[in-house]
Amino acid sequence: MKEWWKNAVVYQIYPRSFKDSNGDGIGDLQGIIQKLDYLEELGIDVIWLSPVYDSPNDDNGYDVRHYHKIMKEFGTMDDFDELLENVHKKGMRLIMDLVVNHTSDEHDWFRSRPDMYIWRDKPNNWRSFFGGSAWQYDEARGQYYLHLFSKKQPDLNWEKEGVRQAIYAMMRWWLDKGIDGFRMDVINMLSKDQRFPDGPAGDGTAYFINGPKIHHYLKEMNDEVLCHYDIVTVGETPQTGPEEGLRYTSPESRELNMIFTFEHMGVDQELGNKWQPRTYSLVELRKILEKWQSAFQEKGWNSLYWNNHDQPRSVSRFGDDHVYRVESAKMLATCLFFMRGTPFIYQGEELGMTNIQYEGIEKYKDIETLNHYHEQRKQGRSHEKIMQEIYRRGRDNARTPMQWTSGPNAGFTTGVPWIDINSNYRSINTESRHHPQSIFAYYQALISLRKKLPVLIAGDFMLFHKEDEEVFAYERKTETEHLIVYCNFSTNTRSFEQPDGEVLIGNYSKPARGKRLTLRPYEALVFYRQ
Ligand code: ISL
Ligand code: CA
Repeated sequence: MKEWWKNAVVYQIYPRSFKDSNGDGIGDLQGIIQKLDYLEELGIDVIWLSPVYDSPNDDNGYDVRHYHKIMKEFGTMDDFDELLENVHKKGMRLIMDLVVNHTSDEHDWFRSRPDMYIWRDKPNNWRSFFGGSAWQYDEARGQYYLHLFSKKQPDLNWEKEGVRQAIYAMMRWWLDKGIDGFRMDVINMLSKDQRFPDGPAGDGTAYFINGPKIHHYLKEMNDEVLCHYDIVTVGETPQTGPEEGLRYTSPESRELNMIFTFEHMGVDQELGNKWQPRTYSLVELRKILEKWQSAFQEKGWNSLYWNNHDQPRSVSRFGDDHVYRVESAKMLATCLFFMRGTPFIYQGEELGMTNIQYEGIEKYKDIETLNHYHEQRKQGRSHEKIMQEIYRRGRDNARTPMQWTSGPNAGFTTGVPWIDINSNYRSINTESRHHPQSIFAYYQALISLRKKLPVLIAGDFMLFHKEDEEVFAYERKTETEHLIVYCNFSTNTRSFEQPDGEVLIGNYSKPARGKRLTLRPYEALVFYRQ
């Protein structure tokens, strides 16, 4: 099918934390191969692999040292080829992470072809996303280089034809191997305003997010590479609104198929500061999602996600990770899966895995978290206060190892895991997946519904009860099908007029009795009629 990715469900693997096959405590490619049956059982269509390229792991692989080599901890290129072959044999597809805003400072280009990077005699005031200045002085050269992320992630200079051609050649190399597309890391940051002006309080985003030449670069990339293959592309685009989003994803733009928007991920924080909590209402969250749903009604296509390797676990964030963990995990999945777009599942989400709280900072591994901690300690803030921020938003929440079994190390490794396993693995793991009431079984059902009902792809999206503080309700409609989704985001029991149609799926084993529609805590119910 043309645009097969509209019907697909994607599963993101963070390889370091997925499955260790050789006991060194680090997940690897052979581990993924061992678990392909599991993914087939779940029913997903596409695997997105976070970076597996050779890397010194300053940012867990998002600092690429060699684009054509596999990170030695993860295996070899033979392992990769074996993985790809096995994925295809199962009728699934595999997309790779494409990290081309920056490389590792250990990439050969940084020494042998420094002109591929961005150099200035004097730094401006831009701050890096991981704290401190975005500029690093290089003694030998007597100049500063730009790094929007860690100082071991120098930004490539996309102004240079040679840089662009080198990246396109690298992309062709992987596509010719047979991979099925790319998730493109911070792809909307490639083009920097060449005047490099200071930003307000060091915030330079106005000068490199959706920068002056970004659409030109992506059209060129599409022309030279993407359009020659039957693939899917998803651009990661922080701080991007729907209008710009449409420019990236409208078919006539000839750029990307989908983007990851971040607007809903920012709902519980102060603007531009992920560490600063903000209370939000369901009304607000829903407004954001509706805005994107309606903006992409005619053209473009949404990605749908609650989780990834940078975000806290959704059940801890938008649900209840104690009493109603199972119900709220299923409710969140319901809410997401029936919207218009391609759903993305992050490893462990199908088990309702939760956030982590380590006591000591030394248990944490993420560079963003560690930099934040040390920066804040220097400013005199207390350990306890900073840890509270890390518990809420730290990226390691998503990076604890996959919980396969109730046995030693959750069946993730026979060795010492690179990061501590969440102690709740004894009750939260894949062993219970065959139970009909498991979260896993519920995901299986949702995935198969997505294949069956054309309304999920074609249907319009419309909200009900727009001002309700607790219940998220919407309908999807074509001329022949009608679907109504009710999701209770609260612990209160609520009642509504009974909608027409059969119950298609729900997250409680038995529907509540009565003439009216009753929604118990975190209950989700979907109605369908033709
Ligand atoms: O503002 C941010 C950081 O606090 C985020 O929106 C940031 O832009 C986003 O996390 C970018 O993420 C991607 O690129 C990073 C990498 O560390 C992440 O893991 C990756 O998903 C640098 O490559
Ligand atoms: Ca290993």
